Amino acid sequence: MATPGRLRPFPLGYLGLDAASLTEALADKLVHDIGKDGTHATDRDWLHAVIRAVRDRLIERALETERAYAAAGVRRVYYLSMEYLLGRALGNALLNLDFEEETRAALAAYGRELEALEGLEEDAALGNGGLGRLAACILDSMATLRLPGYGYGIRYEYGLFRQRIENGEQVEYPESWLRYGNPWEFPRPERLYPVHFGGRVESYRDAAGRLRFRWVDTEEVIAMAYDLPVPGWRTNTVNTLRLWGAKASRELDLRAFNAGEYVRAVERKIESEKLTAVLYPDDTTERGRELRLRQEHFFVSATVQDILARFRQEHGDDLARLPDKVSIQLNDTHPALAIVELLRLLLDEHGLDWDTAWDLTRRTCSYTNHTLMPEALERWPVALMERLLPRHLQLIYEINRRFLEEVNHRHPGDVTRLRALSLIDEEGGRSVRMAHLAFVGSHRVNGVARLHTRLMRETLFRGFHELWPERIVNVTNGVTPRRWLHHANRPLASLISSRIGHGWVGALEQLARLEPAAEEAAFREAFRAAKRACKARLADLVRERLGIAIDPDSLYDVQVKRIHEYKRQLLNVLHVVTLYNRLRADPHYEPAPRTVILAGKAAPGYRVAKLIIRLIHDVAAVVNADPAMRGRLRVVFVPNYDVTTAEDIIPAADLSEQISTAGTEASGTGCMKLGLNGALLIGTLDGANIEIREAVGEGNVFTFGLDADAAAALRANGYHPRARYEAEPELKLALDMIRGGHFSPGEPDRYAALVESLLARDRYLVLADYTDYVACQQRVAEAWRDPDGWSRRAVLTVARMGRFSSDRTVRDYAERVWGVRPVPHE
Ligand code: 26Q
Repeated sequence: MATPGRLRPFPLGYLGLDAASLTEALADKLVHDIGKDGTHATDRDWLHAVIRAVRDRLIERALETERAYAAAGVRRVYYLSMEYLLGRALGNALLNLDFEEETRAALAAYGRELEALEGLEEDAALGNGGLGRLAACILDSMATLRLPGYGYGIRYEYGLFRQRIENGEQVEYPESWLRYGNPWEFPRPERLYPVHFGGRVESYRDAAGRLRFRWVDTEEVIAMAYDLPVPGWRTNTVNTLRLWGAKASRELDLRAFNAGEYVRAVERKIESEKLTAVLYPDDTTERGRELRLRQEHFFVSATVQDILARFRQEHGDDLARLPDKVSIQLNDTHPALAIVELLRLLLDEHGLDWDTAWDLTRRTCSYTNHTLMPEALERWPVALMERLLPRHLQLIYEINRRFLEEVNHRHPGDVTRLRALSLIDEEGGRSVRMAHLAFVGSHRVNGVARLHTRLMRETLFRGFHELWPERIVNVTNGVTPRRWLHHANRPLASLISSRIGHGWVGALEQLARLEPAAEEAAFREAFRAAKRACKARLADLVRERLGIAIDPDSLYDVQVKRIHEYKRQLLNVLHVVTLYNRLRADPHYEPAPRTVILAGKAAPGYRVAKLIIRLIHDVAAVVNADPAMRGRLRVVFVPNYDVTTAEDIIPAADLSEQISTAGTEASGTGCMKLGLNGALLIGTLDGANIEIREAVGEGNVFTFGLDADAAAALRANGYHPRARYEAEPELKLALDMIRGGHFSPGEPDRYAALVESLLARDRYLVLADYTDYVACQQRVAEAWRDPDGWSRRAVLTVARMGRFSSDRTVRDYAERVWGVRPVPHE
């Protein structure tokens, strides 16, 4: 065993990717970065030492990457997202560097085990769900494709809350992911930008006599950069994710004349640093909150200043070249104020005229939409904007005035149209429609799945699409195969590589070469063994964490995602209750032993979603305690769904539940991760399900329910959920049991209002799709009884998932939106 306490000069090759160099480096990191010796170091100290050693190897490549981009003078892509669901980084970095074996060996020399250390890394959860995880997958793919791409975001001190289940209910706890420090990050205390709020706008005449504006008497907060390395898969490219933290302005350092003033001054400093304290834990409707608007402006202002600084350093003051050198991608409307901030800087700081500034802004920005649901569209009260960002509001009015003039020119006197397209919603307290702002300020606007893009053109952005038919394009989402197959599912990844080689990790289309293997009994057998290993692992985890025994030979029926009415976890529960009733009614009924696995967080303020979690637990308690089930049915809810838990659950899934009301799920990406891991899809014709079905073949997925057009038609022509209830005895029984307290005997009317609202309105057509869903689940059970037929379809599913790599997604963006190309370097 080597002794880490000994000092010695750094040998050449100190940063080498071999076990000997790393062994040296670990001792150095442990002593000099962590300040411990081998006898006192904890596992976490060793983890941080490993991360620091890996970080050293990444930062050299990151600096080299940046030099290569600068030397090439190419256009950069800036991905602006308020959320990044990164998860753990060590395992991913080691795989990308092809450095895992060496690391395991080096640690072994100190008597430590890599996997044990990996399990201690914090899961970076700076996001809510699909949108945040998509941002993380896109960063991975930009680096892998050697594209000059930068991520920008916020360094929240508290990411998404930790979910605990207490007496069957979700309880939220703050998660301080930085409590041991973040060993990956490079703080940049010199990369500082002032960000302003409040104040008022003054006009003046410049030297040339032109009318100009000045934003004065503002409060100031400082944005400080923290950089994280983003390594590509087996390339030397390492890109950067830059996260901003809030720091108090020196302007608050006023002279204090007494102790009270001094303490108040420090309090004000602390107050301003709270800006980046917490991520808003809502994936739809949290709105109107002043702090959230402050976060959005803080984020985009610092980012746009940084982008302009890099541009000017490289290309000087010729801002006319901005769109040739800069592409800004807005991840939903959350960073849409970047449009206004860029325009403001071009006008007020750089003295450009309106037409030039606006043209440059629009050619630089593009916007990704992730939802069509009206209540999820961001709108900010005009009064709040006026108080916080008066100059920005002025500019929004001017953008709107010119835009509506254009609309009026094309459709003279069409007041209804003007009202519908305006950036300002005049109904019920005026507000700014951020989606309209993002649309008019972008040269490209994209949807995230084909159906979603079509619906954007036909519904939400219909009028905009008529004005600018070229602007809306589709870029179907994807997921990174590095994390979601290669890293998360070693057994399957090894099996695939043994058959078709390793190239699929960086070129997922190659999975197609697996197709012939679906017809080979030996391969199907090996596939089942790999799946069985993942299922046994999950069973261990469920037993340890929840004390529930699940059978790895049962069908793992998995629905993992945020809890939301439109995602219809309730439909899943209704199927469970129906199955339960059938099994109780007939002890000889043996459809398929099934383990229904659910996981997901509810927004803390979303009462119905939290009630759904409670219902899942109440139903699970009754089902799991009933001896009559005899292993034929189990229900488990895995708490605190995050990226790490997803990596545990997804590889073990047999069946992937994607059952949203058609027309509501923009894309979904869980469907892709699950398909890639060989789960068969049961789903509606919604979001990306449609494209997955097309890719894997109708015969290999289980489709049910109304399609988007039929769902819209049903609503338009009068939908009567109560009639469905009366007409369908099993549905009636299930709902009566839930409503009557069968699953909540201690509080019989716990779900009365929930059931009543389904009977009265059923906004998401749960009852309308119930019968078809239950019938479809019966086809699933029948298919499961033929293990060979099932695994044939599962292998084909994997083989046909190549299109759903985020590498393809990023290539689509590069081509259709950004106009950038790879920058190779050594
Ligand atoms: C908005 C304002 C204030 C506070 C929070 C928010 C907020 C935060 C997060 C609004 C929405 C989100 C997240 C949305 C999201 O995750 N959408 C999902 O994006 C995926 C990637 O495109 C799609 O696959 C999913 O269909 C979509 O639901």
